[in-house]
Amino acid sequence: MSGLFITLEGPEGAGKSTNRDYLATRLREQGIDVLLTREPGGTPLAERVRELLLAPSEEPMAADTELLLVFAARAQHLAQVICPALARGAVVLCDRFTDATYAYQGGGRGLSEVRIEVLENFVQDTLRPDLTLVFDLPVEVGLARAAARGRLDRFEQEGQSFFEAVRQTYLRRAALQPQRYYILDAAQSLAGVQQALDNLLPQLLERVRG
Ligand code: T5A
Repeated sequence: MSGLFITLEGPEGAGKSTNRDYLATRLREQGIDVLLTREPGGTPLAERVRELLLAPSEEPMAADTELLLVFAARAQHLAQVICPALARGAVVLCDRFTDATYAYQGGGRGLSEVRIEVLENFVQDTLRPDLTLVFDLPVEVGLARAAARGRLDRFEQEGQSFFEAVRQTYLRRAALQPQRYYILDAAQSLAGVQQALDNLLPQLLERVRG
């Protein structure tokens, strides 16, 4: 595959969607073919799985069910959207991907990383993001931003310790593979975050143009 696969990660309310759109605009200004997408979701069928995952429900969802639904949506998303876009040489900007599974189902829910890895290899084969931008911020700052938008989804109803585990999992994974991850301070002003993305742009363009 000849495109570039960039994922945006971080805890709730970190500014991933806002900055994904910003980065797409900057790349498109340079004439680059950019595909914007998100997980869970990204295709009509995967978006239906997203609804199952995010809707608060009276029946508790078992952690394994949650894990399998996340990967079911991902398999569909890869087949229909991500792999074809990479094959045509596009830059794929994806709001969350498998790092979120390690952070939420692994860190948050306490599922073993080995089981997640089995599914990662099964669903993705050798495909991994080329670059992962981690929007890092204190949990309470992100949750306050998410809460300001109104009704909380099933994940947003979790407590502080769940989200601390999510944040620490992202930071731990980034420290283990610094060549793939780029950590941004997402607690600063939006202008500050976007300045940091602008600073990263020349490196990105170099990689896209190979
Ligand atoms: N999930 C997902 C799993 O459990 N496992 C998985 O494998 C995957 C893929 C998805 C949920 O699914 C879970 C994780 C999630 O809980 P989601 O809606 O995609 O849900 O994820 P959220 O993090 O909930 O998305 P949010 O929209 O809450 O966060 P974003 O995208 O990080 O933030 P954004 O850009 O929408 O910004 C939030 C608000 O903050 C403001 C924005 O204007 C907006 O109002 N904002 C700032 N304000 C001040 N300063 C800044 N620097 C700001 N940046 C943004």
